[in-house]
Amino acid sequence: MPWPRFVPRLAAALVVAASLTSCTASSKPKPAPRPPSQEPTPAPTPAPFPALVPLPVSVRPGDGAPFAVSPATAIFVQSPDPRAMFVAEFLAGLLTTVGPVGPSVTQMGASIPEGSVVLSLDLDPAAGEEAYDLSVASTGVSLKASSPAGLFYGVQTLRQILPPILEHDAARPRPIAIPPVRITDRPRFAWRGAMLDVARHFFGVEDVKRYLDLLALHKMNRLHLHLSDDQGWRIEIKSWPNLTAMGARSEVGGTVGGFYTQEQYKEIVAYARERFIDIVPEIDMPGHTNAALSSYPELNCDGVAPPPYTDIKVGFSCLCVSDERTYGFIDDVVREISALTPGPFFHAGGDEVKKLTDADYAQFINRVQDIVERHGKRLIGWDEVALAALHPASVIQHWRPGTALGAAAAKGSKLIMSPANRAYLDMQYDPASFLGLFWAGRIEVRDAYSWDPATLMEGVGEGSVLGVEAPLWTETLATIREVESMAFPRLAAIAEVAWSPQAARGWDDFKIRLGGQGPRWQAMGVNFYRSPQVPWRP
Ligand code: TNX
Repeated sequence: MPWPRFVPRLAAALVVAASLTSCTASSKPKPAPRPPSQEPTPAPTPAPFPALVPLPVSVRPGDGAPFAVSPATAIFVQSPDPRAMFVAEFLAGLLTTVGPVGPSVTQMGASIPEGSVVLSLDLDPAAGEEAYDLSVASTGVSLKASSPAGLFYGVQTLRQILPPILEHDAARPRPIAIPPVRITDRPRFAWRGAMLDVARHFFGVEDVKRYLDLLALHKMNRLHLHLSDDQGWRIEIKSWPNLTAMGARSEVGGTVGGFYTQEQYKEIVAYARERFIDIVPEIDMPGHTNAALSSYPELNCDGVAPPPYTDIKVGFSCLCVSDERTYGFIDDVVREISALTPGPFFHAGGDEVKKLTDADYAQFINRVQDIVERHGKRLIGWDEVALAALHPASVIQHWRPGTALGAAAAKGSKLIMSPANRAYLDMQYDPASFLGLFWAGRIEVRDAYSWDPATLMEGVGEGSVLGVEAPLWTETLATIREVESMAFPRLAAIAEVAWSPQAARGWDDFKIRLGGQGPRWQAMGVNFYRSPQVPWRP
């Protein structure tokens, strides 16, 4: 079943008024109507204040009665914006288990009864586009933001306050009590990303959607797709059909690869956008290109196409940078992908090129930067691209521990921080891990959490950091279950590094809140690593 469960609007409209159910000793609840076949469910006992990850800027638990959600609860969206309406329906989808039908959703309600959930765009824009203000009292829930994105993040917070069992597809109707609280929140960094390598092993549309769902829960807003590498080309390019007819067949280990048609890529982009996530496409060049080189002989300087490659060594392949046809190829690829991608970035890789002099490499990146800009996008490249004459709009993605990029920052470049020894989700947890690599070390959850992107590198302060991204390379990972076991819980740690104020966060508090995510992830069927560092709540 797709998740979350959206309330069909028609069903929502059929909601009949039912008496409010409450779960506190202070009120006298009338039992909620239940279908006769339904076993009685125990009233929820409000636990200690729920664990939130990432940590919001301010959380003030209230001392009044909780807010009782019932089938009669109405959600109002006081904005004509369709994306705000979408957020309300997302919330209603989470609450369907409140009764035989879930809460109704009304846009621009004329009169709002007490006991409603109200979403509005009334927050002062000075708070930031992704900020929100959530207030839960026994008399109602108010969620304010200055844009639909802020509403979406407020709903993700509310979601973490709701009972985890709601995430289970087979959850039965039950009353829900939301403890009173006032939360104000906004992200530290604009770029809160994850990267999925769909080239070493291919992951289909449903797998990517699943990953997007898990990113959304943690308020992440970028999914960078590594769409090409030596072992496979993963996106249809209509003007160069052999890229997929030939270059998509392989993957690491010799199993059958795959690719996204342009329609499927659009579907991923749209699904991500609904969750306020931008897809960042990467076509790695001039290295990591064996799949393209083996599909088109003319991209090779000697005119000979190499065989497909299914091992995991790096650095041996390179486009023929001295041949004009290479730039025609790049222009076509960037044009077709840019036309399908609403976000402002195009990632051109640029890493681990062992076949070119620094001067030839820099000249190549300069030309690619021009091509990318001609197609209306801003260039992102792995940290090697600092060798080129980067424009201020271009972004450097830091990955090699110890690399110095202070000079690039001084010239105005912005950076995405993905230090391999902290943020690489494909690194093993410890020597007992059997999946993953360890060239950058072994990364337990505490290592993934305990660093500050703004003090990691000399000369690269808060103002130069666009944000944080956690790459997941898939040389050793063939299924989404394996991907999940490497990503979780570390992705939640990186989400907090990217979202929460540095001064407010610390490992001892985080590990408790992280442990509190266990029941929710379990209800969602997330295959997470039970790190011994974390006190997992059963
Ligand atoms: C380095 S990170 C790479 C990838 C590998 C990864 C494995 C980067 C820009 N290049 O090609 O998949 O290490 O951890």
